[in-house]
Amino acid sequence: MFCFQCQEAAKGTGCTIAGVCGKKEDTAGLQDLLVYNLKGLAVVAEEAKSQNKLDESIGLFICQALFATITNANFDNQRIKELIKTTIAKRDTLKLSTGFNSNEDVVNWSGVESEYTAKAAQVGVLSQPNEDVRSLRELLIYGLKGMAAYTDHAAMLGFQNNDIYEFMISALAGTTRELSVEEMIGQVLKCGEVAVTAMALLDEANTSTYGNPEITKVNIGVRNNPGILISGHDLKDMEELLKQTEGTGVDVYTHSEMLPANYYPEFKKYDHFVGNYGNAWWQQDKEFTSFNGPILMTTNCITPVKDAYRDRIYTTGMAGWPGVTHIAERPDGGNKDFSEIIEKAKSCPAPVEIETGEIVGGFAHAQVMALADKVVDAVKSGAIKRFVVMAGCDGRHTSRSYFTEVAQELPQDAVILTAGCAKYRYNKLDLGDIGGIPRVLDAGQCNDSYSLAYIALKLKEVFELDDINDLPISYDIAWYEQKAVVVLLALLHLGVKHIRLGPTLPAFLSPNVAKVLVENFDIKPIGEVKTDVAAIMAGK
Ligand code: SF4
Ligand code: SF3
Repeated sequence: MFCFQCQEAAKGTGCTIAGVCGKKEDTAGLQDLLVYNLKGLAVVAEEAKSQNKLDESIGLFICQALFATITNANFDNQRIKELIKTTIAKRDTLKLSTGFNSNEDVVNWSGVESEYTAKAAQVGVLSQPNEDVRSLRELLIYGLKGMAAYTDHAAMLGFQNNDIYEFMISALAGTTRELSVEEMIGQVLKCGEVAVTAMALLDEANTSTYGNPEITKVNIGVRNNPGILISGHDLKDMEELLKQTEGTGVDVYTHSEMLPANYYPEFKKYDHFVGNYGNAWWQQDKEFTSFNGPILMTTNCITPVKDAYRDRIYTTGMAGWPGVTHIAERPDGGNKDFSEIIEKAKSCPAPVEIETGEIVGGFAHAQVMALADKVVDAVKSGAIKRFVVMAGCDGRHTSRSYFTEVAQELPQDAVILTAGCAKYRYNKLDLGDIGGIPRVLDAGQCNDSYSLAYIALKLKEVFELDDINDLPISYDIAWYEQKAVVVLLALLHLGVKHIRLGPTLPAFLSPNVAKVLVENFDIKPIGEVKTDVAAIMAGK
């Protein structure tokens, strides 16, 4: 196997024996084969589009299948095999309806299950010998994977945009062709542009369905009732779980990236929605054990399932773990059925309290704009000298303590803007406030980085600046998986420069591709805490 799509790629170059994430060689091969076949489906879908024979279902299917290959989303070989078969079937149906004909293997391969392993070995990342082509193609594919996840969440709430699907199809199809370096870089940057559209669509889906996030104190302690812990990013699952648990005597808690559900008015009205339990994804083995009750994983990040909670963890949507009960898709016009999880919860003891107190969040764009006058005054008076965007992902590496230390080291007149599970490195520190504005403003999930971009663009308007980089905002981004990749591409599209990225630069950037990013965008790796903080405060 060879996989280097996430920040924890072994030795900073790639996982070759087994994934640091727990992905085994066979699963890695199946995911490579799935991506290969999705490229073939995309090539035929492009033809269908040119003949006006393409409907949205193909775009959504491609999103969901790509989503299944995101780091820590789906480790279930059987599900990946089914996705491969469906991809080939959909491709062949489109070939028939369009009369598409080509000798290329990527649009013709129709192996049976017993041939999957051998084929996977031929089509993986390293099958492209040129390291710069490989780097640019994979950078694009990882951006598409992140976009796919956000687009799927929006679709679950009934929000779809054909332009996003069409870009994804043409970009994926493009990875099968010999494009020039300039064309490939163009596709990567276009991915950032479409990512802004995808995140805006998801923002619209979330806020028009559940209201605008508002300043909220989230309880991090527990009550005495049995509970269900819900993790991941899918708010539709959150809604249905809250509705189905109402009046059952079972409480609901969020974990990791589901924390921001606590900020939405539509969810706050449920008395049995208690708060958040635990931290970022990588501590789940301990936290799921002490939680005692069932856990519902709606998306990434799943870590290898431990015996202590194997019989009470469930997956849904594109998430999967072999042997773990998977809650089926909702039927058309209907809801998912979480009754099995609720029954399980009733037989479980209440969670063990692991901490007490509250954390404050809910600073998505509408809430920040409601405070705009206060924020602008604080900037004008010099009470706020700098905003530091520290959004992104958390991860296991001890080097990520850098982000905690930066939060502590930043002077009292700096405000941290955050989104994503990166926040767990500093959201429980007492960093105080500036005239009532907390020094850590949490916009929400990683996709709510859109809010941070929106806020930056609004401030640019208010301060009548021509260049987003003239704002008193610095970027110190933590990344782990492919959603952070697409968020990064979105920031580049918006013209943001001088981004610090850590804890390490992506293994999939070849030296030449890294050079392009450095020369054009001044992207840099994080350095030493004190030096970085001094540079950040100096606007460098
Ligand atoms: Fe390794 Fe990350 Fe790939 Fe998992 S997703 S196999 S940790 S590079
Ligand atoms: Fe975290 Fe997995 Fe990326 Fe949505 S839950 S940010 S790592």
